[in-house]
Amino acid sequence: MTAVDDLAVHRGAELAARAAAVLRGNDTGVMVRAAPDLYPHQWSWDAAFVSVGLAHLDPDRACAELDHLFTGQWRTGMLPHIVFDPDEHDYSPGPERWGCAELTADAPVVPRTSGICQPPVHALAVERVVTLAGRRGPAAAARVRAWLPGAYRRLLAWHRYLVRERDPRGTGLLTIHHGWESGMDNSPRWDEPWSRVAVDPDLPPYRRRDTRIVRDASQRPTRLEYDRYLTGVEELRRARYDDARISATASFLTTDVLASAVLAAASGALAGIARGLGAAEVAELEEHAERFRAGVAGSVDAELGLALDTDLRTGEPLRVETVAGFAPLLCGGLGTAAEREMVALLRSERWTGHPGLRHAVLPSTSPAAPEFRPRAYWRGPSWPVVTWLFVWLLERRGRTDVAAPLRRALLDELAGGSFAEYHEPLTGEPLGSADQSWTAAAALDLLLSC
Ligand code: 9WN
Repeated sequence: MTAVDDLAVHRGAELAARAAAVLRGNDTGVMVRAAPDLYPHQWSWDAAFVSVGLAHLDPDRACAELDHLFTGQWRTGMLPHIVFDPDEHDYSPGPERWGCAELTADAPVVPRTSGICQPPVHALAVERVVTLAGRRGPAAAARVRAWLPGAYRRLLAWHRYLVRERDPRGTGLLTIHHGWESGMDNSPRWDEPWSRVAVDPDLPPYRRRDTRIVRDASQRPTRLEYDRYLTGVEELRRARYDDARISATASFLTTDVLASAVLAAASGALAGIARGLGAAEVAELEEHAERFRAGVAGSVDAELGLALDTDLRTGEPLRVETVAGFAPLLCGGLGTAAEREMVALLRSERWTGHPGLRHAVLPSTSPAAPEFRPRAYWRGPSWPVVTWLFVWLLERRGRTDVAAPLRRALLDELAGGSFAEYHEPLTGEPLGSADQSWTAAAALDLLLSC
């Protein structure tokens, strides 16, 4: 090992130790807050990512994190996008605003939850927790093995909910009821459908926490955007969170290619878990994986070369160049030539090869697109967790050739050690919340898994 290698190892160890400290610092004892101040509750896909970070430190704590999320699971099988910390009252929209337990017997009374969901990365996280526990020795592996059957039943109910309620016609594409369900809140993917949502004139007043914590308002959604998001919540409340009623009445209703690709990959992971447990649902889960892979592959737009969401209220594709368009790379399903073209696009000047980028990671919107805004929430900045998801699932599919440069660039982006929620992609400046839990989890996984 040369002195330079030595230094790199030392810096990596230091960064990993800092990342571990971030996860410990955000841990309330029963859940890891998504971020120390901005997001003081447990978010669904954050918890899955966080469990992978935790698995590097303490696999039992990783399982407990997922178990806490499962306590919020609805009777329908839905995993809600937020499980609220009962001791934290200053977040909007909070449990009273969602009013789930008051409006439907499907929601748990304890804990309080929101009434929507987020991309189903959970089975992928569990697959990884099991692998990482295996590396920590037989005792840790045995404890996670003992935990696995219970987690499997929860995940199966979750996947069955999505397939049954969010793709009732078997198209292989998930429907979402709110932009927040995509996890990419005000991505320009959703500008068109939100533009048709008239703000409820009787919208109850609300006090935002985000703009008090992130003082630079340009990094967060605007007032009008927030009014529309909360109008969306009012509509879901009026439908009493009933999926069929929402499909019939909600103003915002779209497909989500990224969530669909995640479900395809996660169904493959869950089928593998089912096989290992000797469960009866292997063929069903493999069929889900196949159906959603095909749905995602079928959404690729010939002109843009990206997979597109569809506005289900107009039937029109949402023609915006966002990172979600690379969804087929997460789950496979394109033919060899089509995948080659998509990888070439990813490496091109419209994306990671853009000459202005500070690091060759994935920006949330193409820097060459008219919608690109480098500081605005989900409209241009790069999210470490998103690049990590691509690295992880590309490697899982054996595409280490595509993943390797992304992995290196992401480690460079993370080297500053602020564990920011997102970065200005042209300067690398950390933005949003510092010490975001899923960014720390990404750092731990990248540093400790190679
Ligand atoms: C609303 C917690 C969550 C992430 C989402 C991200 C953001 C919330 C917000 O933070 O959403 O749910 O206030 O903007 O968009 O992906 O899960 O980290």
